[in-house]
Amino acid sequence: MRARHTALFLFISSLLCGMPSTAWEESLIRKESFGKTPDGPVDLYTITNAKGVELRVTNYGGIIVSLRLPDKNGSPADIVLGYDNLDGYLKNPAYFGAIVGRYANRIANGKFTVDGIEYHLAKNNGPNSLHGGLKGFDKVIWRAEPFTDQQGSGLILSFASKDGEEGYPGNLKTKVTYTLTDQNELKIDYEATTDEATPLNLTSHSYFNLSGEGNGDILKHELTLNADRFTPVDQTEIPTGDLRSVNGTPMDFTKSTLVGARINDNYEQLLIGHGYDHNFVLNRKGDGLQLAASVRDPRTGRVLEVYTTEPGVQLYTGNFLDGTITGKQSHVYNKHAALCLETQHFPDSPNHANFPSAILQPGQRYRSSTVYKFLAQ
Ligand code: FUC
Repeated sequence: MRARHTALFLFISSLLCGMPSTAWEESLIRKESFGKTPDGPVDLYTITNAKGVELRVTNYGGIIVSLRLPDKNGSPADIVLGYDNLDGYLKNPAYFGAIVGRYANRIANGKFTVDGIEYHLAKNNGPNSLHGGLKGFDKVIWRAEPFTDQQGSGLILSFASKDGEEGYPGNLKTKVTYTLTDQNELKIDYEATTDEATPLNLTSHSYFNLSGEGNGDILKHELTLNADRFTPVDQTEIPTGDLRSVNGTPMDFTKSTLVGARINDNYEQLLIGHGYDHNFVLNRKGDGLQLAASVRDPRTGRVLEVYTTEPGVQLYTGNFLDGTITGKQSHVYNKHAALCLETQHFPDSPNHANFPSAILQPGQRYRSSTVYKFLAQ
């Protein structure tokens, strides 16, 4: 079966991309049209690894469209929420699967100051700016380049954001590399350079349901977060600036706990977020990739481990999904139909001097990596 597929993909790939067939031998990358956006046509890339894991990515918003993985019995399911076709993604109010930038999460009152100059962003989330503004990195067409190397196969996505775009300063060159390895890891490497100081916070907004998208909620998923503290928020979900201990609160996931065990507790932070919608301060030692989170679905045995170089992770339990979105295969996505683990700098960092700086300076190179590792036990 695999051999037949390989031959077919090789043939299509060499026709489409003019690449020597040997380079594609192990990679199994297929490119097809995904349709037309107001800004031009976009493609869908299907990447398969040696274990049969299949990742589909479009260069519209760099969106992860699907991720098919085996369960403990070897039976595959798509474990990310999304849509069957491009039309759904052209609206995508929930940011399913997208690359988020320039600034993931919120900036208070859409306002920040860099080098003494005050900048103003669109307020697209109550009084605040959310996820890069009206047309963030989730809604632009990225240049895409498939590749295969020793680590696996993937896609290099590039986007040049112009000075003043969505109110942000500086011409910013961004590169996001997706790699699917044969160890069932999805590695996301972010890089950027700028010609003026700018806030920058890039993340990936996949909604995971390890039982399979559309297959119930995530309240019985078991979650561990490598975080002794979190950043509490005000009524508009802007951090107060505190780094609060999770100890003795429903925010404590330092030991594996069901997501739903305390989600409806009468705890102010959960009431504000309508569930978990909080940045956790990761316990880190030095640089490099370190474990941020681990999620296990006892039903299917699927496990997701998240490793990152970032200081924080946003746990968002799909609180705003309210049954008004119909996704893949006519599945209606209700509250808590999935969870997001968005690796990031802390929300609203440009307005909090005590948070790790999220300002990229000219001459510096922004580098950030996150690995989503999948197991079935
Ligand atoms: C997360 C949350 C937000 C928002 C968005 C779609 O990043 O912090 O509240 O709902 O996703």
